[in-house]
Amino acid sequence: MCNCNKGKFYITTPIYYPSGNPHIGHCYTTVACDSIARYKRMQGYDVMFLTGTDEHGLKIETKAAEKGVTPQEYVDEIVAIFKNLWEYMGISYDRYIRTTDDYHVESVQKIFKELYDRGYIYKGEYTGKYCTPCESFWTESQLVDGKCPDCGRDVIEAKEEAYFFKMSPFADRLEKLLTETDYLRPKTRAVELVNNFIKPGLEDLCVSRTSFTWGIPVTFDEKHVIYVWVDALSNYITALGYLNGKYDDYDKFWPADVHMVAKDIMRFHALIWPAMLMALDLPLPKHLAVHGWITFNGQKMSKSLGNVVDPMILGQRYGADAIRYHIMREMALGADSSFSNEIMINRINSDLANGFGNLVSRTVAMVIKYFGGSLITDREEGEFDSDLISMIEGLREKVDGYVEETQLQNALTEIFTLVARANKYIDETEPWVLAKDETKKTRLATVLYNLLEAIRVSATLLSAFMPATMPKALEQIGCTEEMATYENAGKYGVLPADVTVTKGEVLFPRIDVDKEIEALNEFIKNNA
Ligand code: ME8
Repeated sequence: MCNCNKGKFYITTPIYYPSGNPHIGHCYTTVACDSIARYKRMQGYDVMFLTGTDEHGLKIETKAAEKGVTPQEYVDEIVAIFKNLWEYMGISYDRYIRTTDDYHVESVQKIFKELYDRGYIYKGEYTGKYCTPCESFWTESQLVDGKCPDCGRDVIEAKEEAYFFKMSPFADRLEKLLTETDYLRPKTRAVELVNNFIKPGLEDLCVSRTSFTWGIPVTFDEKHVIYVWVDALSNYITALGYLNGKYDDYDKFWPADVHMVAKDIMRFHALIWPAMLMALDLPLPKHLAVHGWITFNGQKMSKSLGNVVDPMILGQRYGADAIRYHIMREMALGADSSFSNEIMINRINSDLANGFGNLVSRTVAMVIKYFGGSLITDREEGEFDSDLISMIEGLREKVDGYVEETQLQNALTEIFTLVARANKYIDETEPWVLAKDETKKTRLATVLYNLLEAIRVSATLLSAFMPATMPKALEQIGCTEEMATYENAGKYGVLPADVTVTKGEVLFPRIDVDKEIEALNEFIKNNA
């Protein structure tokens, strides 16, 4: 940990619906935010990392009724599953917000009232497709073959009294935010938002309903509950204590540095959330990082297709860090990423078992075999050294840049370029040949020291991404916690010249591809 305080850093995941168990998609955003939070802490920032669950709405009410439990009981059970997964995956969130928490409810009611008093919320009429038996409103796009997506029966055109949030006053400022600032990442997505939503005229947003009760009541009109987005989006400020007495972190942490979401909810975060903040006269978040979908073999993951990837199952088989690595390494910011068990296993084998794991185990084994575990302190430079050393010295700056831009795939690619370079350095320098010649002992020690330094820098930077395994790698190469700092990750020559290594457990065991594919296919079949 660095003592130099670089200021604050506030990062958020979406708050997920606890209407079903978390899957690999939820895991991706949470792991990505966790890695950035850990990296920023390592850099010396005072970090607030927020995640949570979005627990109100008709869907939860219906699911709870089907199960014969109260909505609160229903969400409590699923929230426990989310929290358990996050613990297993090493998610270091600082705060977990549940929209059913009293302090959030209190703040949302005040925010709604404030928007109403300022004239941005007004009462009107909501028109939509209504399924009478299900007592549910649906939008045209939610209908399946023109019928209710839940029960398949006919729907009727119906009206309901509702409150609306005025979007039009913010159109110009929103367009500027998207096209003239670097709020949106990747910025290329601004075009679709401007063309599809701003140019045709922003529609006012329905923000209350009277047709269900599992929600936050409007204080001045109790038959209305506040409808999803005002409740959900506000979490980013209520979790800091905005308009509630629970926390006192709003002044310190707002505005957020990064909100990370997938493209499904980009519109809400790129248009509605900034508009709400503008209406409240609050500062806007600095960046919205939008990633693509994880699909399963190119198909959308869905319960009915039986292709929902359970990160817990994968973590238990291959280790949480291997899963963390794989999903971050596969997803380029802004693009979709097709998940396949085969690609995952091959990547774990090639990058983690053969690439990183092998580099550590070979290097440690050679220090033990040729020097009894502790290097001699004499050095002799040779061919190939300068190339490796300049990569060691330059890595941190490159990774910093990518983390700053939320391009985690590139950050990992960069680190693994050094890992590959170090493995190649072994082939080039042939330590086993040097070991045969007593006069080459100093050269051999130099080669091994350089390898240990490459591992130290890679493992220190990787510890933000794979927090369970990297401390073990560092321990094996004789790097203490004091040495494994961010400052040192930008330097060559940190390990003591007479460093002592210790053989440890295999960091990433090699996976038997065929056997595992079969086991996973079997698992999917049984759970479909
Ligand atoms: O939308 N690929 O909750 P949600 C990648 N409650 N990411 C995925 C994914 C996939 N296949 N599936 C889910 C909601 N995600 C609202 C949010 S925020 C104020 C309210 C991730 O449970 C991704 O981050 O449907 C996506 O944006 C989010 O889960 C949607 O979660």
